[in-house]
Amino acid sequence: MNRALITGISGQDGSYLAELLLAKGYEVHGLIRRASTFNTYRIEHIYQDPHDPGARLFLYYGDLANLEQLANIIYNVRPDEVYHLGAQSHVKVSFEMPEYTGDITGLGTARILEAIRRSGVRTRFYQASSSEMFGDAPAPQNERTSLQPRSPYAAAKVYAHWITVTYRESYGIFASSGILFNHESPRRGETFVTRKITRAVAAVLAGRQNRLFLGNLDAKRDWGYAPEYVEAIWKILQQDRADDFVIGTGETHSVRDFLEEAFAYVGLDWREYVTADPRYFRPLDIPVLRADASKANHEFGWEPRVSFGELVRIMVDHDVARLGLEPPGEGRKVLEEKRFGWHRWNAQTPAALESNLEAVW
Ligand code: NAP
Ligand code: G4F
Repeated sequence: MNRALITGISGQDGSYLAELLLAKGYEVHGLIRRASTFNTYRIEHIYQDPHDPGARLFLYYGDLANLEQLANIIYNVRPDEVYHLGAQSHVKVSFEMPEYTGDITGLGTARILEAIRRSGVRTRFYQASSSEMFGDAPAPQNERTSLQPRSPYAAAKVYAHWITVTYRESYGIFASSGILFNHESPRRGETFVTRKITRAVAAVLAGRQNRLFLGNLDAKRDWGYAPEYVEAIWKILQQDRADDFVIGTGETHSVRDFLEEAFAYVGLDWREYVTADPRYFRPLDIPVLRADASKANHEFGWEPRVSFGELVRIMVDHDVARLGLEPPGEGRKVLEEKRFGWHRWNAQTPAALESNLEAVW
C-alpha cells in the first residue's frame, strides 16, 4: 500500500487529493493546524476513526513554521510521497502579511525538504508552485517563461520553487513542482473572487444580499476545475524523473466575464449588484495569466475536460443548493456526465458544516 503525506489537507486541493488517493488505495496522512474552531469541514466526509482497524486516513497537528515537528512526522510516517500543498495562499492577504507569507509559503517548503533530508526517508516530493510566479511575463506562460513576481505571495512561491530545484539537484531528492494556474470548485475558499461571486449569486437569489463589493474586474485568469488539477498533481509524482510542469486550460477570462456568466446563468444582470470597493484592489495585480500546458499533455496526457462555462455552472449550482434553493442544474449534470469516478456531485462539501463567515477580502 502506498503511503502519502499531505500538508494543507484541510484546504481545497488537499481535500480533493486525499479523496483521490484514498480511492486509489493509498494510506493517507495529513497535517492540520490547531484552531479553536473546526477547520476540517472539507474532509469531514472522508474522516475515519483511527481506532478502526481498516482506517487509511490519519491526521496530525502541525505547523509549517516548525521544522522539528515536521521532521518527526516525516520520520515516523515514512511516506512514499509527500504532497506539500500547505501555504498562506491568498495574494491580497500577502500584501497585509508579507513576513508571515514568506515564512509559511516560502520557508515552509525549505523546512519540509530539510525534514526529508535529515530524516533520511526516501520519498517523492511535490511542491505546489503557482502561475502567480509569472507576474508580468507575457502570456501564454510555460515552464521556460521567466518568473517576474508581483506580490509577496509570488515572491515566496518563487523561493519555494527554486529551493525545490536546489534540493533535487544537490541531494538527488525526487522533488517536482506543479506550476498550477487558478483552479476553482465549490470547495474554493470564500474570499477568492470566483467563490465570492458564486456565493453572492446564490445570496441575491435567496434575498439575503443585494450588493457585491469587488476590486479589479479587468484582471484575466486561466480558471480550471480543481479536481482535474489534483489528478495532474498525482501524475506529476508518478513520472520516471522529477521535473516541473505547468497545468492550466490555455483559456483566459476576465473577472467581468466570470460575473457575466455566473449572474446570467440564473437570469440576473450583474451590473445591478456590483460596486467597486478600493479595499479589494491590490497595490500590484497581474493583468493576464494563460497557461501553455503542452508539456504535461505531451508527457502524461493531461488535458482539462471541464470548460469555463461548466465550471461556473458547477459552482453556482452548489452555492444555490447550499442555501436550500433549487439550482438550474446544468453544473450538476456536467459532473454526472463527465464521470470522474472518484469524485461525484454528492461528495461536495457538506453544506451544513461550511463557514458562515462573510467574505472579507
Ligand atoms: P487553500 O485552500 O488556501 O489551502 C491551504 C492549506 O494550507 C490549508 O489546509 C491551510 O490550513 C494550510 N495552511 C496554511 N497555513 C499553514 C501553516 N502555517 N501550517 C500548516 N498548514 C497551513 O489553498 P488551495 O487552493 O488548496 O491551494 C493548495 C496549494 O496550491 C497552496 O500552496 C497554494 O498556494 C497553491 N496554489 C493554488 C492555486 C489555486 O488556484 N487554488 C494555484 C496555484 C498554486 P487551514 O485550513 O487551517 O487554513
Ligand atoms: O481569486 P483571486 O484572489 O486569485 P489570485 O490572486 O489569482 O490567486 C489565486 O491563484 C493563484 C494562481 O495564479 C494561486 F497561486 C493563489 O494561491 C490563489 O489561489 O483573484 C483573482 C483576480 C485578481 O486579479 C484580483 O485582483 O480577481 C481580482 N479581484 C477583483 N475583485 C478580486 C476581487 N479578488 C479577490 N480575492 N476579491 C475581490 O473582491
